[in-house]
Amino acid sequence: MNSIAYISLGSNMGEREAYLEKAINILHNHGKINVLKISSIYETEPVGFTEQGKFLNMVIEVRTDLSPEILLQQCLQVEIDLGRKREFKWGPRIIDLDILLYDHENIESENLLIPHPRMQERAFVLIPLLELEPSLGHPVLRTPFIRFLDEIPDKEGVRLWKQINGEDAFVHSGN
Ligand code: PH2
Ligand code: MG
Ligand code: MG
Repeated sequence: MNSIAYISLGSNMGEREAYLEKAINILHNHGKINVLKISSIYETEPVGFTEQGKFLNMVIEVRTDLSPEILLQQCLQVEIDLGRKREFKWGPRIIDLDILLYDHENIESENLLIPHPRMQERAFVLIPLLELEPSLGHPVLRTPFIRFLDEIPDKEGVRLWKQINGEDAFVHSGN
């Protein structure tokens, strides 16, 4: 279990918190993924396509043996297992899992961009991410994420919805 990845989770349809919780449990039950840390849950105004319901967003830190490509496949499989239907890009979804960071890697393949290309513009990503690891920096732009967050004007669209203290709020430790 040698790589560390950060994954952002979002849901704005149905039982939003239950979808987040189920997604984390499915990932953690994978033999090669350990969920190490879980952020608080934030309720956030939709970014991009704004005519949709509010999101619950959070970020988790995982330790894994899986390559970035296989980790992505696992994330997409969780979305499928939970019943996600892809209607249109940026539209409402029961669950969305995006890999933000994988070690300090910079990956630009056809179906995978790491670091996530828009993460530094999104308060709904940066606020939970920095809760887990306040000193994290962007591995390619070589700038602390806190500096990006400082520059985002509309952080008020992100409100603490459920505080989670420390580690393993949903999952059981050990694997
Ligand atoms: N995800 C999007 C587009 N817009 N807005 C919020 N608040 N939260 C999201 O997770 C989100 C979004 C595309 O994945
Ligand atoms: Mg997304
Ligand atoms: Mg996605």
